[in-house]
Amino acid sequence: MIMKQEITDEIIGFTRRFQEAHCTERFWRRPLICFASAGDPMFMELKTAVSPSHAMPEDLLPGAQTVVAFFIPFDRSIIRSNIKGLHASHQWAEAYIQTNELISELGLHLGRCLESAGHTVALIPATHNFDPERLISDWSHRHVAFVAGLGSFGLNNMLITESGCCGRIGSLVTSAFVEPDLRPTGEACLYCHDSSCMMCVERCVNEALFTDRFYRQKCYAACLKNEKLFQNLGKADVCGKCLVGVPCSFTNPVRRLKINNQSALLMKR
Ligand code: B12
Ligand code: SF4
Ligand code: SF4
Repeated sequence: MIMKQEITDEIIGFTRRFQEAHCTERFWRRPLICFASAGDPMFMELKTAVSPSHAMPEDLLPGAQTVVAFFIPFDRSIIRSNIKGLHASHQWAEAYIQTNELISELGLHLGRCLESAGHTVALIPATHNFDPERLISDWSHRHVAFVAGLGSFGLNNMLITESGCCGRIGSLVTSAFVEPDLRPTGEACLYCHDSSCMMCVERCVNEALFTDRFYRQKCYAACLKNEKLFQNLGKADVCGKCLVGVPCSFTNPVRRLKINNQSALLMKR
């Protein structure tokens, strides 16, 4: 049996080695990893939440037992670099390309580890696996990561984890059985928690994000502008202005608020 800790250690170790071998600057903080049972009934709900054609783990891998989801948070310097201006920063665009590469290599590495232990694996690319008209994917990593318990959704549409929302999500399906994680209860977005924040909406650079609507085509247009700007780097269809310089950029702000409130109470006593 493959242990949860072994897979977790492989993901953290591979990310560290990849960074040391391929990157001139620090791109990532420590990855977060969660596991879902492939038979979790919540996967079926994604056919309503995302799209009727959203795949089930069993569609990707007959005999699927577990879905592994991971979040690779960006280093604070990458996040800060993207705050100013209307265009994405060079570092943000580069981190996007490097992280997609990391997720692809990491998937292959995990595949080899699991296969050498006698299991099968289905890998899914980090992005560009979406319908170009509808801008929706048949395997939404963030919804899958939500099912696995990695975080909850923010007003900016991002999955907010304990290490914030700035970073990239990957997931894979395997026939190995791993004990699933529990989903956290409660919100991680301050708007969803007590309506005390709307900073992501205020920061949107192309009138795509509102409290009650998201214009995905407008958002994509902003991403394509940056893709053109950074074409020398590869395919960097990025923006992310609504993720940076906000309370959920690198932490779960609701948890922080609760800790601060508790400390204030203790001080009063
Ligand atoms: C298509 C796509 C896009 C499209 C459409 C965006 C979109 N919101 O879907 C475009 C090109 C515009 C885009 C832009 C961006 N993207 Co994009 N994109 C994808 C892709 C390929 C599929 C997303 C998808 O199918 N969404 C399905 C739709 C229905 O979901 P949704 O619009 O997010 O809306 C849902 C949530 O808000 C959710 N929700 C809200 N509250 C709650 C509560 C509960 C309980 C539940 C279940 C759901 C829920 O409900 C909505 C409907 O289900 C994924 C990679 C992948 N394969 O998963 C990356 C991905 C979502 N993108 C990502 C990122 C980072 C970006 C950008 C910041 C660009 C950048 N890298 O600089 C912007 C952010 C735009 C924004 N604010 O939403 C990351 C998100 C990381 C994270 N922390 O969540 C992903 C996961 C890529 C990755 N591998 O990390 N993207
Ligand atoms: S910026 Fe504020 S409102 Fe927007 S997702 Fe983050 S915590 Fe929620
Ligand atoms: S990624 Fe850019 S255009 Fe899209 S919602 Fe965020 S700030 Fe607006």
